[in-house]
Amino acid sequence: MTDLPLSADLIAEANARELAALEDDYASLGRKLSRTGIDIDAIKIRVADFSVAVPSWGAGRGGTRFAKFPIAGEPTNIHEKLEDCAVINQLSCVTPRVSPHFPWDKVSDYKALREEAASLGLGFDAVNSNTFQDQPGQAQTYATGSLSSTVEATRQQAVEHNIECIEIGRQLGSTDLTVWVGDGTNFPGQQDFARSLDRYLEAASQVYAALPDDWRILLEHKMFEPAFYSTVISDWGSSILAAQELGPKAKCLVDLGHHAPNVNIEQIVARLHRFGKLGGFHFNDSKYGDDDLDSGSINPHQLFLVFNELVEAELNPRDGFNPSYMIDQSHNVTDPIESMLSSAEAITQCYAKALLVDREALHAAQTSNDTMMAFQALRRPYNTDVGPIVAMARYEAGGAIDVLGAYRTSQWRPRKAQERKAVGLGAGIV
Ligand code: PSV
Ligand code: MN
Repeated sequence: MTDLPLSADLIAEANARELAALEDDYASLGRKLSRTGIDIDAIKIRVADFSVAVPSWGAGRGGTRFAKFPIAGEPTNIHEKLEDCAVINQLSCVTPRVSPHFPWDKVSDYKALREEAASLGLGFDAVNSNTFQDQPGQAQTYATGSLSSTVEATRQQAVEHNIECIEIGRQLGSTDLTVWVGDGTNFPGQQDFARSLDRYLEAASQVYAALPDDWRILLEHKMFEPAFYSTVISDWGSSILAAQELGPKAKCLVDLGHHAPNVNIEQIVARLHRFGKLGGFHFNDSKYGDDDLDSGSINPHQLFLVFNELVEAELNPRDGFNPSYMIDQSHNVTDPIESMLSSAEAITQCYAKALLVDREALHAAQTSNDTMMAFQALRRPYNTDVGPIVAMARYEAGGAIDVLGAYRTSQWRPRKAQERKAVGLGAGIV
């Protein structure tokens, strides 16, 4: 029995104001696409199948390392976060799963939490472990590393935490454990590059050994931060080597913000897929580093090119291509629900554009070295406004045509500001 947070009448009334215009735009786009042999309804069906998870921590105002500026009505615990995630899914119909982070989302009864989520129309995605931060009462510190620590007891504690996350995830219905470690150094000579990787691999193999048969461990690489000179799993190269050494259940996870500026991330996607190791994606955008800005807000073209590779991978699966897609953003100056609605829209639109690529024409142009026509095969769909396809898929699934308009009309945040306790000040998350 689901008990969704917004009233169905509110969404229906908002849609009634938008429907005629949407139908008009959809019909017009349909005629345009049919001139190049594309059936808009077939694209819409594939778009309706697409989904992306939202991070539990993204429901709050993350802040930066410097400060956090909370807003009234922000969620302060996993129950309120689930409610907000349910609002996002109810309006967008594209975010049916939440990715939890432990110990941030710790509760005493995970069976009850799973039921609570289900009653809000949600399931759980990958569980994320946290060995980049000390917790009150913790025996060992992660100040100088976790899975790669020089201290055996610290590595053991990090291994046990990851195994605990698997156990929690089993109760929640997850099948992926995402591991990002902040391990690394700030000074040349601080640690031995080879030995720290050896320690990481040995500890990670203990976590790997605890994975149930149908589970995967997703290794998330990151070039820098909080370590600024070197990190243990710094790039896709280290990630794929580690995943290959660990075994078939280990895959790589690409977070868009975890690369040097201007790195060709779409090529990384293709490389990881070529070796059957692309397991997951964290969507966000950035201008300078791991900015965690809203997906598609800075470089929507890159997002499209990434999806072009993901669709190519979908069509040519290797090793059961089944990536776990998630938004991983920090919302510092917006209402997090609005940011995730807008990001989910940007992500889905890029997916829809990638579906429009005439792959036969693209491959033919590539084979005959017709550079300009190969480029145009990507340019044409990139320049197409696919908004009506995404909005129609959403409308037909019961969502809102204008997600932000309906959200504002719902007065969700001001209402929650009356009910929820205020969030404390402080520094943000990484
Ligand atoms: C690290 O920067 C990261 O991208 C990882 O996915 C963490 O789990 C997440 O951000 C949380 O802040
Ligand atoms: Mn991430």
